[in-house]
Formats: sequence, C-alpha cells, structure tokens
Amino acid sequence: LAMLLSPLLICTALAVPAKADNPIIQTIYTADPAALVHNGRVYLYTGHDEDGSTNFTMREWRVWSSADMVNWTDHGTPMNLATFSWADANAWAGQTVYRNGQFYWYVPVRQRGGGMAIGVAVSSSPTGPFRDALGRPLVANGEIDPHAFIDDNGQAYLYWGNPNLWYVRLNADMISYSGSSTQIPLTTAGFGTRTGNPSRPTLYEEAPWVYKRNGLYYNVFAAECCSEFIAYSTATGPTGPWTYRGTVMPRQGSSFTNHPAIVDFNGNSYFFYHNGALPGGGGFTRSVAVERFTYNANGTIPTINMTTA
Ligand code: FUB
Repeated sequence: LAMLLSPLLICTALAVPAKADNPIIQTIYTADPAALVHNGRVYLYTGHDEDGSTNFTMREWRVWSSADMVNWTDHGTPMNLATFSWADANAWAGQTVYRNGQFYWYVPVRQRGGGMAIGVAVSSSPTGPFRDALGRPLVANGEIDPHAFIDDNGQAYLYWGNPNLWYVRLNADMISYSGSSTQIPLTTAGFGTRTGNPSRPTLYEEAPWVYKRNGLYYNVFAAECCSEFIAYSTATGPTGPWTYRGTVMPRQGSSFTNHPAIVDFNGNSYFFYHNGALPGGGGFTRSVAVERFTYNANGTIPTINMTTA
C-alpha cells in the first residue's frame, strides 16, 4: 500500500505551491520597503527598526532578494549612516534604481547639526557595497522619502516630501539635477481631502512611489497621518496634474505608518508595505510584507488588505 500511495503523495506535495512568509523577514524588524526588479530577481531594500526602538531608532539599511517571491536571500547591510560622513541619524525610507550599469540608492538622513536631507549612494552591484556618490546631500530642504523614476524617454525624476510633495529633474548621471526643486500642488482634486487638519487639507502625507503603466503615471503614497493608509493618484504626465483615485490599502494593523512599493515580476504585480505583525511589533518595530494583486481591467488598483502567513 505504501508503495502505491507514495507517488500520489509526491504528486500532491508538488501540486501545493510554496508559500512565502508574510511578513517577509521574520528575524529582524524591517520598514520602508523599496523593490527593484533586475536580471530575474526582486531586490528588496528596507530600513531596520532596531529592537526596542521607541522613536524610529534606525541606523542602517538592508537588502534582500528573491527569484521566486518565496525564498529570500539576506544580503546584509550594504549601507549605513557612516556611509554618509555628513549624516548622524535617521536612516529612513529610501529607494534604489538602476541605470547604465550602476545602482543608485536615494535615502533621507539627518545632517549633522541640521535637518533632514537626501543623499545618494552608488554601487555597481544591487547588493552593494554602496558609497556616498557626492560627499554631501543631493537635496537638503528638511523633507524626506525620496523616490526616483526614469521615464521611457530617459528623463529621470526625483520625488520626495513630507509635508510637501516635490520633484526635480535628475540628470542622466542620476547624482545631479537640472532646474530647481518644484512643489507639486497639493490640491484636493489631486490628492483627496483630509479632514480635521486645516494646515494639511489633502491626504498626501509622505512616501511617494511613482511609476508608469500602460501610458498612465501612478503616484502611490502614504495618506493622512496618523495612522496612515495607502492611497494613489494618476496623471497623464510625470509631473501631473494628478487626479486622486482612492485607497490602495486601508488602515490596518498596529503600525501608525505605512509605506508603499509596487513592481511587476514574472507576470504578477506585487504591493509591498509594512506593518507591526511580528511579535513585539508596532509603530517603531515594523515589518515589511507583500501582497500579490491584479489591476482592474480599467487600470485602477484594487483595495489590498494585509495578510499574514
Ligand atoms: O521609517 C521612518 C519614516 O517612517 C519613513 O521615512 C516614513 O515613510 C515612515 O515610514
């Protein structure tokens, strides 16, 4: 009987798809995901909430990668605050893009004796090590959460901001820019209506994630603090005007922040975010998680709920 059953058992086992952990990383607290698809792998760039963190105790960034969205390789810490000699705290939400054989990692950090600024580090490998490309901030206006986007015509943009939303046109070297930083008008038509905070009439809070799909530009962002949910706007061009489209991920879980990243990989779309789902988790001990989703036929993003596995 055992001999007869064993092929059946093997077939059954093979038919069950492998399932990833969610949160993705279960060994340390991670936050602020940014995903990059390169050469058949998804690279996941995160911050690191230290154990016992009480107010964003974050000193380094981490890299992870996967070829199947199930098994993740830990690439360690290829960048930390010491990478930026001019920074002394707040290794917050960054993002990495690839161009011409180099990987550019944009991050917000606190300048020594100053406010928040955005630095850019470079490496010839997606897993580093990364070195400070400039030896000074790329942008220093006290605001955070940089996100770079390269349009089909090769023009790159850097978006960032809290409480405002900014962009600047990056040069092809990705470490300098042309023109000055420009504020994207935060209109309620563009970014929804926030209630109860006259100084911030729209939902936009922070964490812009800009990309293009089927000719439409998407700006997915953290909305309305605190706690945050994830919302999005669309536009026919990379600088707007933006039209508010609604919720991507409602407020859920025990983290008062959330932070979006969206990529397509091997024919599927993935939404990365963070929550407080690990034991001991919360607003300063967050964990990066992911959900697979399908765009609606008209290009809108469905409402996505947090899951654990
Ligand atoms: O992780 C520190 C800050 O919290 C990030 O810069 C924001 O996006 C929010 O997630």
